[in-house]
Amino acid sequence: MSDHKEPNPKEQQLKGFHNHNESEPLTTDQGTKVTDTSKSLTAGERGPTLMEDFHLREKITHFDHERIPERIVHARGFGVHGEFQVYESLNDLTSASFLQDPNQKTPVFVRFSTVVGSRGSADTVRDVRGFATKFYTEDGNFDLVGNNMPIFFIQDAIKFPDVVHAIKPEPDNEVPQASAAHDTFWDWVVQNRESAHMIMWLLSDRGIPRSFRMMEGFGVHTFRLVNADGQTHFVKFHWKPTLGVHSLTWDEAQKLAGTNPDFHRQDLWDAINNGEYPEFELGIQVIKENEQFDFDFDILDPTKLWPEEQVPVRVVGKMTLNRNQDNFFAETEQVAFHIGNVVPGIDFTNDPLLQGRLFSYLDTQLLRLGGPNFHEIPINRPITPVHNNQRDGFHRMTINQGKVAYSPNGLQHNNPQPSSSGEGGFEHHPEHVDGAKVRRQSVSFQDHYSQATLFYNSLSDHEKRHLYKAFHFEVGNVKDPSIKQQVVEMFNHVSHTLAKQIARGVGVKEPEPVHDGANPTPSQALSQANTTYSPKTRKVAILLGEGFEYHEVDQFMNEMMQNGVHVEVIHQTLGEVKSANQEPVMVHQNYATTHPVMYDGLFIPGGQQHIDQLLNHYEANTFVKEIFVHAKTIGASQEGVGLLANNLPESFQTAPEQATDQLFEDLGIITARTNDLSSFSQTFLTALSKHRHWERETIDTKQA
Ligand code: HDE
Repeated sequence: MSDHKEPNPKEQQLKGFHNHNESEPLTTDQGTKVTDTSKSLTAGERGPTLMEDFHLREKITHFDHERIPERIVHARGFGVHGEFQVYESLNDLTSASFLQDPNQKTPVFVRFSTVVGSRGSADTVRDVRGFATKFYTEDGNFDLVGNNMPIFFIQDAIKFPDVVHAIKPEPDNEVPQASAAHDTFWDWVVQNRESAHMIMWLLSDRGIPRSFRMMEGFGVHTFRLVNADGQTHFVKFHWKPTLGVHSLTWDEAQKLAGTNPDFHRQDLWDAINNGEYPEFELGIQVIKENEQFDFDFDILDPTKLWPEEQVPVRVVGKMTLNRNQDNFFAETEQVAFHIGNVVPGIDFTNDPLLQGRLFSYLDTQLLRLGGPNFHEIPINRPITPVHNNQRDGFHRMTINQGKVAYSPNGLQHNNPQPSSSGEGGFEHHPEHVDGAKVRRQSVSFQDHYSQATLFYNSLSDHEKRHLYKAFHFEVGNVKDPSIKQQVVEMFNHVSHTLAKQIARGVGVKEPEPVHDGANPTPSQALSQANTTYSPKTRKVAILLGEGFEYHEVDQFMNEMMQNGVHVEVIHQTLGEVKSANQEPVMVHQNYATTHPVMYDGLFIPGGQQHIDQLLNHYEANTFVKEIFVHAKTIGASQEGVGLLANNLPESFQTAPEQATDQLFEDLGIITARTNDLSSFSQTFLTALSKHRHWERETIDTKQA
């Protein structure tokens, strides 16, 4: 973790643009002090406003022009600063300067985003998440503009406007917002079978992450690494979160969209402010030039991943996100990513989606940021000097001196001069290219189902259950019955079981089995169930009525805090709540200001009076039920077990007495019979670190 005593070069640069208003007189944009900013200049107290009121006109005009076009995709996002360090030199693979020295910290700015929704849409919608990283390296900016899924909907960039038009709100009524659950999208899907694999990821739990801090990132495309000797390797980039990969349940995601549409940005902002810096390890998968045809997929096809069992991920460095932005508009909104921002040592391949993206990003910034000088906006500036003959345009900041704005030139001794590759100039890999001009796709791009099946086969039971439900919702919202039937037929090529599940859920004919592909062995890396577990930074609610056991609450809170878990006390009213021995505890939330979907776990301490109160309180009972249904860890001690039992499904009440404790623990329900909670807290923490207890979903919850 960085202590921030020494600002890194990017921070130093940004500081030069900071503007603090404290203790400063209010001025116009021209620097003239103003006497009043709340009353217009009028002819008489009740008279008309005067044209000469330059302050009024400037203030309102600026306001009228405050908005810029939102991004055509990835409109809603949130940016944070950080640093990247490589673990060991990668000089065998690349000459990129920021990948050489383990002691060097490279400043980064990361923008996480959703894809489909408008700028004001909710964070927790089902969608792909953008994961774009700008590395401010000593050789210029390198942008790794990736997503939280390793593949994409299409194989050719020319289809991008079509898929985006199909998934965005329908054009006649602009409904639905931030959702794929409508006719035009699924009509597009069934016409574009290459999307099968990506649809599987989108409808899996990956589409509803618990936190930006708990999702993977992928560069998606196949890039090229080039070393100082000009040798190249094909590479895929990965970001692996040290907190593991976790998701919300669909029901939570829906409720969060209403109760806290800023859930993900708030979570990231709070974590960084608390000093709980999110960390992502950079991983690379590498394929040698001469091995590129050794696979049963085309390594240039962006609808295919490289199975980690075949091409292991080498973990090569770590990114620590350690500083929140100062100003959302100046930084998150104005940051301009471009997949074409590469540095010597990193190069492109012929992946057709990558090639198409190379056109799009510069173009979109010209519109969005109003001209060709957006690289001068502070967040976009490289930390290296910029010298060239590009001039003028809207909002030019640099004052270029001298007469010469062309090259070659004699008047300025041909400066600024190009550099050879030995001097650090970017040299494109001299790949031999030869071919007829055609609008045709390679046959090696035509298998659309094998990896979709690989993904399906790799999911755990609960992930499969969630996938079925997602299909039921998404396709169930399609109005045209023929589209629904075509979806079933399409996904019958992925898995017959899946297709039957979809058909049942959306009320169309079940298909006959098809036998047209292999049945790949599962890949461990594709299931979230196999990722790291940690209770750190999780949030636990404690429900309190008057008269609780103080000792239990105190001990539990301390144990949680020592293990990096956040605890919030919830009571009917804000202020203080008193224990049985009159000890006050500060209340963080009442039932109106919070909701069970904001927490990862729940603790109900003992104390007869407090439990009697909570038992009679509708919202407290509902709270317990929701936490149970969302498969989160629940702890209850002594009389607290009474409130818990009151809200468990009937099948729990009838569990055989001797089996009860074990059954409860396996399902993430921890109970204590004494008021010494030390071993209880440890069991609770272990359960919390599992994220959820999905087996609970298979229990009959009629009574919960
Ligand atoms: Fe993008 N994409 N994209 N995209 N993309 C944009 O650039 C585009 C694709 C991704 O936080 C736009 O500045 C085309 C894949 C991210 O500011 C635009 C194609 C991947 C972000 C654009 C793709 C991405 C964008 C919109 C098909 C994952 C947000 C605003 C070939 C590897 C960056 C902007 C941020 C943004 C075009 C496909 C990731 C229009 C033509 C595949 C994370 O230029």
